[in-house]
Amino acid sequence: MIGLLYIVRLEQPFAWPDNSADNRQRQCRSKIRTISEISTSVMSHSRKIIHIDMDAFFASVEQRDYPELRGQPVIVGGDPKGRGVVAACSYEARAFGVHSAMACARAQRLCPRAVFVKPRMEQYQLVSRKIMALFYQYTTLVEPLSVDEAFLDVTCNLAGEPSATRIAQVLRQTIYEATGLTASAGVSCNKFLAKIASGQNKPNGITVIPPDRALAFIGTLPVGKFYGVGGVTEKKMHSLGIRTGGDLLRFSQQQLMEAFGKTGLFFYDIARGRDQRPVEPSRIRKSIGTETTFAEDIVEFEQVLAIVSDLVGQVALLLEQKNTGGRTLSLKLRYSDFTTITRSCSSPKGYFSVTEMLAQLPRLLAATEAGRRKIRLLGVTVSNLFNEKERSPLRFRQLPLPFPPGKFSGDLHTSATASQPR
Ligand code: TTP
Ligand code: MG
Ligand code: MG
Repeated sequence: MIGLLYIVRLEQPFAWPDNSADNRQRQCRSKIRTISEISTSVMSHSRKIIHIDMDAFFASVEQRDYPELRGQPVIVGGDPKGRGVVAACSYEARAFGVHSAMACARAQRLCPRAVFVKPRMEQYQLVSRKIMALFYQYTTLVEPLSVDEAFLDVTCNLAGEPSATRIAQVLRQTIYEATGLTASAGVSCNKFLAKIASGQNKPNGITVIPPDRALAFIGTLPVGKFYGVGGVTEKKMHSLGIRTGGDLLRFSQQQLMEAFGKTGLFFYDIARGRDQRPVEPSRIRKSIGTETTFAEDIVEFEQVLAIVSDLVGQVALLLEQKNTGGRTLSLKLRYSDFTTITRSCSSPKGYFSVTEMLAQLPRLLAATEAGRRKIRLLGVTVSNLFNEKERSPLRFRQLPLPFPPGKFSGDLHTSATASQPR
């Protein structure tokens, strides 16, 4: 795979193909038939997308602030004697097989000399804001994905710099000078490729996948590395003989839809290097949820129900604070062996209140092994949130239900909010 990657040499920024509107339109009209035509299509639609992700973020901040931790296997997370999980670990700790989301107790067994540090979220947020601010020097098209990473669309950028690779390199250097921390970058023609690219040469590295190499890169990419492919989907793909992006090309849209639902269409496009998702500067929040890990596994169904009901109450409160609701309600369970499942239900009317969500719990829980299997984590999320325009009429429709007419007239928000029982 490495052979397919364009290893950066600053003196040779690659030439991006003609990206003019005329050229885009010309290419849009042409019908794609062969691989070489697909390749042409990928190139002609190319944007310049950078994905930047900090290296071992929380752990690196700790090593920066506490010099005695430098060069040490550092694990940021919970208590290894309790049931905490690893949030972040330094690359020194990764050499022992430690990774994020692993139980701290296990991490300690793998790396007995690891130094465990409690997270300092405020400090990480502070650094995060500083890093994000640097991105806006080049473009307003910045889409933060999490505390330590963002997409940047630099197709047209404020510096008038034609080389996305050069921008990525300067940004990595600027981040280092401003924070003392290293970042890795991926540069390509869409979000899917840029994100995968940033992980290829970590830590402190950069990987560029030019448009004319996109198909060859995806062709050899193991499907497990695809966005949206978790353990279960990967197994299913393997059972269908799909091991790499190239294998996906043999399947029609119909076949992939039948096997993977709507995501099948995404796989179909990605295998052809097509990902038109824009970099969304003000990314709209997509879900609101909460989860909890228990000090001791729970198994009693009544206990599960009580805890989930409590989580539902918390989510309803968060929805109320954000003045929204969502069309999809999801229940997440992690069993004692770390197998994690989600069960969801959807309603076009949406879920706003505790009552609406509680009504779905029996159905959702019935589709799990709650009461029969030990559980270490439970979570509730509402996603597919309503935007501002959609919200008002929906909430208005909710009003008459639990209250006598007229009681809350004139104050839509308060009355809708008050309709949520505590
Ligand atoms: P990541 O960017 O996924 O990981 P990382 O920065 O620690 O390491 P790298 O990118 O070099 O592989 O996550 C950024 C931070 O988010 C991470 O430092 C800690 C936090 N985090 C959690 O709290 N829990 C998690 O499960 C993950 C994956 C990350
Ligand atoms: Mg990171
Ligand atoms: Mg990250």
